[in-house]
Parts: sequence; structure tokens; C-alpha cells
Amino acid sequence: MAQARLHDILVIMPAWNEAESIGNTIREVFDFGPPCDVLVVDDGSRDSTAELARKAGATVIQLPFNMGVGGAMRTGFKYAKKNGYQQVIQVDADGQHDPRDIQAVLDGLKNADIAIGARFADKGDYAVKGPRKWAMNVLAWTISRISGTRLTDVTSGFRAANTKAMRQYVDHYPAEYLGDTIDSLVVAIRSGCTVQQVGVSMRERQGGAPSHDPVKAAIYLGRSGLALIFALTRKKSEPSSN
Ligand SMILES: Nc1nc2c(ncn2[C@@H]2O[C@H](COP(=O)(O)OP(=O)(O)O)[C@@H](O)[C@H]2O)c(=O)[nH]1
Ligand SMILES: [Mg+2]
Repeated sequence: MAQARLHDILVIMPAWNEAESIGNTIREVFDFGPPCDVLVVDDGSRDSTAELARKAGATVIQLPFNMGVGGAMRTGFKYAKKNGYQQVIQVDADGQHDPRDIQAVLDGLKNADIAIGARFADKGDYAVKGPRKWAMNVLAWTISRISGTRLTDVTSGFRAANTKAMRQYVDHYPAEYLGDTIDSLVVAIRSGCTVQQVGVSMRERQGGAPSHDPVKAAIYLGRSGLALIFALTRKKSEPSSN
């Protein structure tokens, strides 16, 4: 499973049935991103996602059953820690995260332990409307308060971490797809990790179908709210030193 580390930066790509876009997304990462290795974490795709990812030059971990994005990312962070990567960044397999922005998001790690590529900072025209937008605003406002920095897009998966944040995620990343981005972010902040937002332009999905429709997205955000409350009330943990 493990392949020798060639670079200090690891792109972690959670992927589920992304055969239509994954090959191209990986090639774009190599072409337009900084020198890096790419790890695809696939859990139970029924198409040729894993095979196409390997062909495009990624290392692939296939999990025996579906653990959702949260479980996939945790596997990725464990792999990064074990192999000595200095920086990791999540890039979605569907091409929504523009590989040209990877370096800018990683640059955010100069001032913080976690950097978030944020959609509405000031670039791009990716629109989210209605209840989903309101819910996202409430979450953003709340998490801005705890982090002490203004965040506008806390559900963005386009996130980078340094070694301190990586350790934190390995210890505490929630394994289920229950508000995974929000919950893990709040836990990391409460454990002493700092956050910085970087403005990026988000693209449309480059193929395939989103894993959730608008109704499911609304439910997801509702659950994120609950996850947020759990995370806020959970006992504060110290970052581990190993
Ligand atoms: N490993 C894994 N990846 C997933 C799963 N569900 C979604 N993904 C991946 O997570 C990323 C974001 O998912 P997507 O459906 O685009 O979510 P959206 O952008 O929020 O609509 C994509 O790369 C998906 O392939 C899952 O159950 N397991
Ligand atoms: Mg997507």
C-alpha cells in the first residue's frame, strides 16, 4: 500500500465513484500544483475510480467498506503522518477545487495550522442560495467567533494542514460523515490549532454526480449544526505531542 514519499506535500483526494473526473483532476494537480504526491482514498466505488487514479500517477488506498469523507480523510492523515509529510491538502476528485489554487492555500499555512480555501472570500461566481446559504452563514459566524478570525466558508473541503493539525486530525477526526468538515475544524480550533482563510474560485463539478442532492445537503447542514454543538460542548483536548 505505502509507496516511498517523493515530496513534502501530500494531496489527499477522497473519491467515491468519480471515474468521469478523477484522472483529469489528478493530472491537473501534477501540472498546475506544487511538487507533491497524490493519495486517493476510495471506499467502495463501484466504477473504475481506483484504477484510473493509479494510471494518472496517484497512490490509492481502497477501504473495504464505505466510511464517508470523514473516514477517508482520517485514513489520509494517518498515511501522511506515518510517511513524514510536512503539509497536506484535501482536493476533491470532482475537479471543483482548482489545482492552480493549491499553492495559495498552502501559503496560508505560513500564518496558521489550518488553511481553508474559501469560496466567497472575493473570487469566483460559485453561488449557493436559500436555506443552505443561511445555514452556512450561521456556521461561519459561530466558528469565526471561536477561532478569532473571520471565516466565510467553513464547509469548504479545500483545506490544508501542517504537522500539528495533522496530528490533531489523526487523534480526533470524526470517522462518520456527520458534519465532518465542521466538527473536525471546531475540535482542532479548541485544541489550539489556528486557522486562516484564503480566497479561491470554486469551479463546477467536472463530471459525475454530487454525493448528495439539495435535500440531503440541507439535512447535512442541519446535522453539521448538531455536530457543531457536540464539538463545542465536548471536553477541550490538548494536541498530542507524538
Ligand atoms: N472516499 C470517499 N469519498 C467521498 C465519499 N462521498 C463523497 N466523496 C468525495 O468527496 C468529495 C466531495 O464530494 P461531493 O459529492 O463533490 O460533495 P460536494 O462538493 O459538497 O457536493 C469528492 O471528491 C467525492 O468523490 C465517500 O463516501 N467516500
Ligand atoms: Mg463536489
